[in-house]
Amino acid sequence: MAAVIDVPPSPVRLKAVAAPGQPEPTPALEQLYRGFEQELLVPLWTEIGDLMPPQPRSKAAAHLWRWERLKQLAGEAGRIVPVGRGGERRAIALANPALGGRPFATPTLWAAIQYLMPGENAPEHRHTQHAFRFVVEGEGVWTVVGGDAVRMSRGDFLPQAGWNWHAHHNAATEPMAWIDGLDIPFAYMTESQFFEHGRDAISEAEQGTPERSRSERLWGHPGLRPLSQPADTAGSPLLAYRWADTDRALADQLALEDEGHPGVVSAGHAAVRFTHPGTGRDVMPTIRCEMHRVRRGGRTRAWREVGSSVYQVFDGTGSVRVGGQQWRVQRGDLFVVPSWVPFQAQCDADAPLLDLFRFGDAPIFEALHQHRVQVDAE
Ligand code: GTQ
Ligand code: FE2
Repeated sequence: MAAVIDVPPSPVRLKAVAAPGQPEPTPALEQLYRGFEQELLVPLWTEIGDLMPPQPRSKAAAHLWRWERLKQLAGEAGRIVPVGRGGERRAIALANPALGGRPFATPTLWAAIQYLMPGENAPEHRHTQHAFRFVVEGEGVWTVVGGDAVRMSRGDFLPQAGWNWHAHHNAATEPMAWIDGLDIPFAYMTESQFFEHGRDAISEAEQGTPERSRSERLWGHPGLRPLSQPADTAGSPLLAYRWADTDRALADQLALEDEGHPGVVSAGHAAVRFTHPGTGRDVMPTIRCEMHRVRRGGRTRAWREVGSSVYQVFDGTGSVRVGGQQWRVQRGDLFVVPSWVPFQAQCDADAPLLDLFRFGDAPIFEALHQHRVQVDAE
């Protein structure tokens, strides 16, 4: 048998091409490139356009998912796929069409529809990834965070900062769907994740269905910090931001505009950010969450910023423009705005309002002093 010299093929592939800014393709250059390949070397001059563009050039695509279809498929999963250890959650993630089929809505963010049948329990676990739930419709599920049962109802925003134990429990007679947002792709890319299983079943007491959670009784009083608690925690200690409060804040901004007072971000566009009640900063170190309201026939200014976002239409109808794409949208529809791609929303003339829930990764870039916003971008 002939001896085989086992040289693994190099993953580096370099081709000498005639192009502006590239060295003239000659046999000597080809030979140089074969040497680079053998020694696993890549020169800057073939890569710089992709690696160091003048401004962010997202690999992610602007894309829209229709809520009706997501709900239908989640309901089928509810009938076919059990929830339990291993898979942990009946959560179905949005896969950005330009991110290789991975369950990544954007390069940093996970967005999923989660579904629980009546009486079902999703087992307890914890992970370093930061998470939240947002409820576009329905009720009946309590998310149990560190033993504190938190009601989930339409319009509620429920942050769960990393490393908190959590389980979910459907105490009602109907199935319930909601969306999850997490920084799973960011943690995956940076190889920083930890995960632990908790108890398979939470206690009877934790399966209670209190109207208000312990966290809300401590932290849910505007401008009042409980002195028994540390203030500067990584994520928000307030486990539910209720729709009645969010709705009133947005309605008040538009009413102030009607009365000729400042309050809106731009004409006809009210907005609030969900904040950590102890620090006033974002609810979680990696994820920013906001609610935007555009009045009847109104529109937002167009803007773009560093970092990606996912939006879910909470109420109303209108149209949104993401770069060169435009969609008509209605309740529950989800869409992605990639980094540095202009975004603008408009409320229909025959709709009372357009409410948009938004989450994004801006806190990451702000912490690194890399965040930029450009308003009225085209
Ligand atoms: O509900 O705990 O969509 O851990 C992805 C990972 C939901 C959850 C997701 C999770 C959860
Ligand atoms: Fe989880």
